[in-house]
Amino acid sequence: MKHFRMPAAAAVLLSATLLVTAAQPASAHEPPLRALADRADLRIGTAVDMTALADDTAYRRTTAREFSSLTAENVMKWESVEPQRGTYDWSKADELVRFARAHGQAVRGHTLLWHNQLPAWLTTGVADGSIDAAELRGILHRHITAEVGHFKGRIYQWDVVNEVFNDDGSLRDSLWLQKLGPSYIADAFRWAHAADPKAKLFLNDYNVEGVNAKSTAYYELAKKLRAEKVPVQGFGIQGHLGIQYGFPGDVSENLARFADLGMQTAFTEVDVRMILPADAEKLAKQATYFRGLLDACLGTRSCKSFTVWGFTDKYSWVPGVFTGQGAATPLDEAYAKKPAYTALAEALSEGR
Ligand code: 9MR
Repeated sequence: MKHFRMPAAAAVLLSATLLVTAAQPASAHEPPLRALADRADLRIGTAVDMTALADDTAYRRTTAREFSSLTAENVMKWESVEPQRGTYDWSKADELVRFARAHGQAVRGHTLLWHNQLPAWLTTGVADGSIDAAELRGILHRHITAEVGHFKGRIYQWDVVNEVFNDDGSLRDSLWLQKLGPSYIADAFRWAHAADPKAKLFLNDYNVEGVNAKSTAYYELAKKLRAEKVPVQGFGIQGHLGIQYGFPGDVSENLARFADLGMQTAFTEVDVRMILPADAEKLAKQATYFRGLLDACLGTRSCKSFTVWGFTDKYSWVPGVFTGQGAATPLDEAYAKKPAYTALAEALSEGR
């Protein structure tokens, strides 16, 4: 048999390819999370830090490779998009939407109405009385209309109101409640729906993974709003957990009762922190927490997306807020896969 001789150019090409391949971690050959999630008919998402996306190639590549849904960690919040009254700055948010489009990713909008990260002109005006209740309601209407309108057709899920209940199930005593009364919630949903009728509109909060006073307050609110034909279509469970607190009970039951109302559900900001330093045992426990939430999501067709609040410990918000805690994401600071990443991949592989 004639010995096959490879043309020289092809041989060079092949060895170059082999070199490149060999330089990558073996895990680069495993299917990315988004491919596995596609098969399970789920969007797998991450929050995106726009500074890291601009400056860090590994961050950018991982964002593109692993995820099918992106959430702006900060750049769609009110203080970012309207830093001066009446002057909008969509530049960073537009950049995120462009990146998502270029990589075939969907965008979750976060967030239209919150008590944090409000522009200083607004909080100051309310505090010194120069903005009264009637004007504040008009400002909120305009904000929601402008922001949802700007991104119309490009956001599949909007966090319309964020963190409006306390853990005991009472409404949070925010400036919105103080000045506008509880009807601001229904108003926000109606205004958002008018600006983009196709986007799915979500309530969103933390400490609502299981059945408890806070998640029950959301359930009762959603039931009431839907009975009144207010366009609220989704319940977003943030999923900021810590292994030192135990895994919440009744997560599947909680999802099921919102599904029974005809609503979508989503895990919107999942991370699992621990007291540092991390060790093998804590990382293994963390993996079971990520998997526990994802399994609950995969267990119901109503759960449409599962988003982690950052995928690498390099940029996580946790250590800056909870002193001595961290290691909360599926990849470590050097982008190496932790047991949590493997647990997510395994759960997705098993499908719905
Ligand atoms: O991760 C966000 C961090 O960069 C900001 O400094 C912080 C400001 O409050 O908000 C963080 O994101 C929050 C999200 O918008 C709403 N749920 C809680 C998240 C973590 O604090």
